[in-house]
Amino acid sequence: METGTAFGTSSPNNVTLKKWVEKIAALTTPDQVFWCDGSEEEKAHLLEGAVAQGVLLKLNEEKLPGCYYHRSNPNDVARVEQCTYICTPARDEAGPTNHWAPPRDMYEKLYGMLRGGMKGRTMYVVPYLMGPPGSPLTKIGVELTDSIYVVLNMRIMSRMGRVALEQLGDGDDFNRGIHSVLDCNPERRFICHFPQDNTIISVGSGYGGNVLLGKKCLALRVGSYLGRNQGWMAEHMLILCVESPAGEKTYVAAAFPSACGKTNFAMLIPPDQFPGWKITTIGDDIAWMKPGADGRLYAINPEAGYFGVAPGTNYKSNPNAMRTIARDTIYTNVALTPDGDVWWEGKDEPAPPGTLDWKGQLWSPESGEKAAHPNSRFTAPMTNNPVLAPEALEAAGVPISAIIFGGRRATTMPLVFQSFNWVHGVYLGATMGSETTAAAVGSLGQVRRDPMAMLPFCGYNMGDYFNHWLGIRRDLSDPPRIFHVNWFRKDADDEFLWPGFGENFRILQWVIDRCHGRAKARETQIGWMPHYEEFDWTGIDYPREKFDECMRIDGNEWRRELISQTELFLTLHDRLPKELIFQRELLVSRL
Ligand code: SAT
Ligand code: MN
Repeated sequence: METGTAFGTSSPNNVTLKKWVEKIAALTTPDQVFWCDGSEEEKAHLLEGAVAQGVLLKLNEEKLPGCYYHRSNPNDVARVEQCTYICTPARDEAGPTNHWAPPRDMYEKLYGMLRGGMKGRTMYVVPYLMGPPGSPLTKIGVELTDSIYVVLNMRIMSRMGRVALEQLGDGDDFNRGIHSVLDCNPERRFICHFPQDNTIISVGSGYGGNVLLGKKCLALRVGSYLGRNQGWMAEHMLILCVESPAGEKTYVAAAFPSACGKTNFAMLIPPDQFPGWKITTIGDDIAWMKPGADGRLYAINPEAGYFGVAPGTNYKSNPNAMRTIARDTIYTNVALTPDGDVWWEGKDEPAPPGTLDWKGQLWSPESGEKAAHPNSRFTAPMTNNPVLAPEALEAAGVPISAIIFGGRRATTMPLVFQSFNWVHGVYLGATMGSETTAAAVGSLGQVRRDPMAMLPFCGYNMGDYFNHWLGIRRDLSDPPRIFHVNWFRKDADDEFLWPGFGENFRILQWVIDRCHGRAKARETQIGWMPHYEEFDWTGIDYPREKFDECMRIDGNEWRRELISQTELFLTLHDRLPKELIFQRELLVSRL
């Protein structure tokens, strides 16, 4: 395999890596093994192959240069939490919120399924970095996959190829990922994590978070486990920078569940009334954070691209995302127009006649069906983002001043409030709730507890995870301030009380002013809250009554909220930190 200059034939000298690749190739028996180097020539070669195989369709080069279209199997359109396992020797290590299996049994079962599973196919070796090259937080992974779609997506979402092999050298500290689509059968779909072995095995799916193993599997599930042992945090958070007209930069991390607007918030454009203010993006989904020598919490974005939700994205809601996805982007499960353009519900213009839906059927608005799947996605390089923060490419990371937690809540949760202190802030994160979305298979719109937006992504016992959050405080002399927001509260007529999108900048401004000791707040039962007067309302007609409604603390709603929080606490009772139980008691007595 070492001779010649054909694509994919040049393997590195790392003996551990080569032996492992040989072992998995012997098990899965692919027709060939393809070593990815991440080069432009290789990208062109892979794209050509993907088009020839019908995996990708080239989109209109004039309208969408370098863009491609993909339809997944209709049975395979979202993460599958019921098939996602944390495999640790003891069930307790995975905890009651994760599906668990003993590693030995699961390896046996998965190796059994993988035996001969890549016959007739190519096994791609995808070395990648999560994090900027050279950062102390960066991790190396190698994903073996029989999906060319996965390779092309990993190429966007991570630093892929030679750069990763160079950082690995002859070391053996890398995440081992094995992925095979097999026959894409939902009955034989497993996404399994072996945190103690730094290993991930995913079979039976070809979609997003199930198969781009650097993303949810390594950067969150295995990452959170490694972070706990190594003194850092892997979080489901966007990272943004707020820059004032005077050039003051404040870095904010925010945790919202999947499909709740992280990408929009990370690319927000301040309203016209705030000239000179600028938001730049460090990351839109994942933050790795570690206390620095100066006692502040430093964050990097381990990813190199955005795997964002397409529906609802338009030039009004997120112009920066629209520009980001205008070239070199892979679209998955959106609708396809007759002139080779893409379409989804909530795009700026109506769909032209002859549009095909995400399943490839002729579509019309009268059909009553969605043209794009609600969880249809774009995969775009972050360097396309017109407001990319230069810091996103730097190894040092950025010091976080504020952490924001938020969910999608029609009731109960006010627009914004601040925690009394770090422990209370951890309580706010731990008790977060949100309505379920199309990002995961299952029912929609039910409020479920989603601590720190990490319920589907925490690679160990959630009680221990809360403890880790509390413990990190010891290494921070200047901890981030913690806030809670809810952009999604509705009135009695089911209308949103807050306009959201760019207007969220007003809330963000109060948040950063609080961090810098510049904004006032009043103490309430649930935390520090702003007065109406605290905001600059120029350019928006937002009456005080509406604000009051959006900020209202309703006794009955909070009683229900406490009962629902108690259910989570009962589930986690044996490892739940006492501090959080005390916080709950204090809240009950204040209410
Ligand atoms: O499919 S992903 O898990 O990558 C996206 C998400 O649900 O956040
Ligand atoms: Mn996410």
